[in-house]
This record gives sequence, C-alpha cells and structure tokens, in this order.
Amino acid sequence: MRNRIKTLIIFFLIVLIALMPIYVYIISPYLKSKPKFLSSKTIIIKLTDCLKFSDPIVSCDFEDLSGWKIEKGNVSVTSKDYFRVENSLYITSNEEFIISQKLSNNTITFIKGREVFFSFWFKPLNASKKGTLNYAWAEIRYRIGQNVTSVFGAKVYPREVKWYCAFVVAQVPNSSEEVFIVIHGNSLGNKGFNGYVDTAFLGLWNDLKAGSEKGQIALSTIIPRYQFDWALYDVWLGLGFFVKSLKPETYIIKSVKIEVKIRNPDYGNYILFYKIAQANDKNLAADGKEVLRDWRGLWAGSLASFCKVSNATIRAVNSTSDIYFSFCEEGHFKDLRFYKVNLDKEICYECYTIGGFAEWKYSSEWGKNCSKYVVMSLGVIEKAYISFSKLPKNISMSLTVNWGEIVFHNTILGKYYSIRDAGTETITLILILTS
Ligand SMILES: [Ca+2]
Repeated sequence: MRNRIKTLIIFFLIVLIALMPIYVYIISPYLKSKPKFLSSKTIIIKLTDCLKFSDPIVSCDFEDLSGWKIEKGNVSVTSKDYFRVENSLYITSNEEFIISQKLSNNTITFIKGREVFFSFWFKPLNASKKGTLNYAWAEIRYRIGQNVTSVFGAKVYPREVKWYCAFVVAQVPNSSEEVFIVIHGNSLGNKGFNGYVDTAFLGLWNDLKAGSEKGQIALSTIIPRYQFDWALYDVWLGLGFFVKSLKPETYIIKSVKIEVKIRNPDYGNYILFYKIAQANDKNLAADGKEVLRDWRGLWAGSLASFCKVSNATIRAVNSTSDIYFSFCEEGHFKDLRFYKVNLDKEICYECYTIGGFAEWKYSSEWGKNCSKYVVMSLGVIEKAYISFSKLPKNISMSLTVNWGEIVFHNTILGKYYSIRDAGTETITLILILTS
C-alpha cells in the first residue's frame, strides 16, 4: 500500500514536471510588462496665423545686412565662406561682438505667450582645443515697459574650424512690447571674435516631455512652412524626439518607434515622409547604415529635440557633409552621428498614405559587458509634407520606447549580462490645425 502511494506521488510529480512547458506558456504573457501610456498633449494651431509668421527674420541668410543692427564689432557681408545661400557675415572684433534684430509687430503678436526657438550657424577663423577662441551664443531679448529681459543659450565652444550651431529657447511673455534676436561672439578674456555667421532661424515649437522611473521621453514639433493653394492646405512638419534612460546601469533602450498619422482623414488627404534619422550614445547604425549628410533636414524638428540635452553642440564640416551632434559627458565631448532609418509601414486611407511608422531596434543580446546597450537616442523626421482640403485636421505623433532591464548572471560558466523586457512607454502629441 505504502509503495503504491509512493509510486503514485512519483508518477504525479513526473507528470507535473512534464507539463512544465505548458505552465510556462500560460504564465509567460503575464510576466511581460504591459505597455504604458505615459502622456498626451493636444495643441491647437491656427494655420492663418502661420502665414503671418512666414519669414520672421529679415536677411536670415545674410545676403545683406538689412534688418540687422550692429551693436558691437566690425561686420561685413562676404561671399568667401557661407553655410547656406551665398554670402555670410564676416566679423572681426577686439572685444565681444553683438548684432541684433528687432522683430516686427506682426511676428511679436504671433509669438507672444509661446516658446520660441532661435538659432544661427557660425564658423571661427581659428579655433583652440579647449574652445576658448571665437565662441558664440544666441540670445532672445524682450522688453516689458522699462524692463528688458535677456534669455541666453549655451555658449558654443568650437574645437575645430567648422560650422557650429548656437541656439536658445525662450518663452516670450504675453505682455512683451519689443522682442529682439541677438547674436554674440567672443574669446576668453574678452579678446574678441573672428569668424563667419550665417543662417539665422526663428521657429515656434511645441513639445511634450514625459518621464517615468525608467527614463525621459520627449517629442517636439515645428511647422516651418505652410501654404494654401488651389483649395489645398500644404503643411510641412518637422519632428524631433529624444529618449534617455535615467538609470543607465539598469534600464536600456531596446527599440524606438515613431508614428505620424492624420486622425481624421478625408478622401485625397496624404502625407509624404522625407528623411527619418536617429543618433544614439553608442553610435550604432541600428537600421540602415547610411549616414545622414544633408544638414538641411536638421533645422526643423531635430534642432528642437537637441535642446533637451544639456551641453549639446551641433557641428557640420561644411554645408554638404556629415552632421555631428556632440554633447559633453564627464568633461569630454562625444560625437554622435546621424543614421537614416527606413519607414517600416505606411498607413493608408482610400489608397492614399495618411501616415506611417518607423521602428528600429538596438542591441539587446547577451554580452560579457554592457558596452553595446543604448541608453540615449535622439533624432528627427526631417519633414512630413501633409496635404488636405478641409479643416480642422488632426495629426498625431507618437513615440514609443521599449525598455530593457539589464540582468547580471554569475554562473559556473562565467559572468555575463542579458536583457529582460521592461515594458513599453508611449507619449502622443496631437496637433489640431484650424482656420
Ligand atoms: Ca548665407
């Protein structure tokens, strides 16, 4: 009898163990963390206002000096070197140089109460390794009554004789009576500036930032151009994104997905996607291996996303070569390169493309160390060209991050790391375009 019970128990145990794969199969979906919707923001944009905002800077390409006021320094227009569109400013000064432009009342009405982004490019005549020679920075200055307030961007220290981008983001108060954009340059010890300045840009941007215990996720968008022609609305949209792990020793980025679509399409509406590009802290190509060389794509959404990173520098060898994004980490600069990303799928409505998404993966293989795991990713949809005939039009942009968790294994075979799924997080920015 006792033997029989023993045999029965052993039999049941064998059956239980044999059925193990089935339990694992049933339980495993529950072990995977659920997707989490972090945040969403809806912004209403009046397209008629966008028209008023076209060309807010006079001589933004420095074909001549009209619109600009030289506050300090010797400034002349030259064709010797330029970043975009022939001619740039050539500046020599024995102390800090300052040039400024007062924005028109129309522009001020439009930018009041909003976040404004101002950038320009500069190239030093010579540079020092520490960047203390011929550095430059951007300013947005506004006046309310007798009070003048200046918002300065970070000083950009050139380490090579190349084109660099300096920028500033400021919230312009509703009560502002005058607003100026200002360009500064100098060298350490107030020794002055020698170099070129070109391509000033003023843009309005909208952004959405969200964070969880794993990391920061941000999306930013800018409408650089809009026109109404033949009963059709044409909108150019730039999009920037930024993802950063807050605990890089624990959470890594497994994949990033970006999606843009018209939420209320009508027949004939469509979206055309131009370049999509990503850069990451490990400089991995991820998807396509092609390097983004055309800097023009970076002036819109991406520049906005860069502002999320402290100590960021954007550099171009010349106007048709590679763009680098550098940031200062533990006292030294790290160069990031932009790689193109392929559009994975188009979203269609009545045979027209009304959206699409791109998803790319970073390394999440096991390894002897963590050197291939990506903890920061940023990039851009250079341009999404959207055409439609009826307002309002709702456009949504989503950014989804699949986080991974680093697991350390210490086995008799050796020490190694692997990645466990830590769930996905999504943020969505919705633009409602109205008349
Ligand atoms: Ca120019």
